[in-house]
Amino acid sequence: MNGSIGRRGVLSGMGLLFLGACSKVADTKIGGSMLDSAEKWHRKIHRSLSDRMALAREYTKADISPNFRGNGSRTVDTPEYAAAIETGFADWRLEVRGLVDHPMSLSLDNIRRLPQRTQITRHDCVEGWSAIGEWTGPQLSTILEAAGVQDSAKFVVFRCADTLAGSRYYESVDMVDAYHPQTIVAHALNGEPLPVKNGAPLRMRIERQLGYKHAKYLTAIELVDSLEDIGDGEGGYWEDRSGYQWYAGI
Ligand SMILES: Nc1nc2c(c(=O)[nH]1)N[C@H]1C(S)=C(S)[C@@H](COP(=O)(O)O)O[C@H]1N2
Ligand SMILES: [Mo]
Repeated sequence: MNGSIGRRGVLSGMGLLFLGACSKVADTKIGGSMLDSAEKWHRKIHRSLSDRMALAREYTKADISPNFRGNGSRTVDTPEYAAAIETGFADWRLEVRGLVDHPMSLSLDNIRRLPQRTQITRHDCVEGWSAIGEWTGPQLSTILEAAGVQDSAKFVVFRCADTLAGSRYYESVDMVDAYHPQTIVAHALNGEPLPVKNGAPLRMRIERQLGYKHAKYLTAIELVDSLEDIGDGEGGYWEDRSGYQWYAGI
């Protein structure tokens, strides 16, 4: 928390210095045109960042699909997971690790006690189907702020409990999607604990991205500076296998 406020302070200080320097160069003719193009460049960056931060459409309860299908893994095929279902996932842990100041191991209770966001959104799968559901959980940003993300972190990797055709499922996003307000760690669908087929007990919702980015059966959140050493290096299970785009923004 303190770290990020401190950083913001440093950044706005740098902004002031930059402005000061600019008004000096703007006094010269060549400086004036430099300032123009710097300003255009800044506006363009700002516009693309605000595009990426824009919210995905949210729907009403009347729009909710009666049956949200399960796709890809529809369960985790291990005795441990079968036992976890029996206890209502009482011992499930979400690890937060990698480039963070405070690694954490969160229980479902810890996660349910954080400030919550509920959103009714449309899930789009590249296989050509969509479904609308109401998802509830803390924003990923809340968890990241508690963990204290280090400056060198560039990506968030999502680790999953399930194995699909012999390999663990995983996914990753950049820090823009990680801090997007509709990126949540969901523990409920339509007001009920997540069904097994939809990723119980925890799954990502990353509403500005296609379906395969929304990691189910979530066990860990890992902050890294590169995706090179994760899986085959393409940033996700399907990206490594089928050439799906890593950036699947919608
Ligand atoms: N762990 C894990 N997450 C996953 C998958 C998977 O097989 N395993 N499939 C992905 C795909 S392709 C889609 S479309 C959605 C499906 O979510 P659903 O089962 O809730 O419909 O989960 C995504 N997340
Ligand atoms: Mo999908």
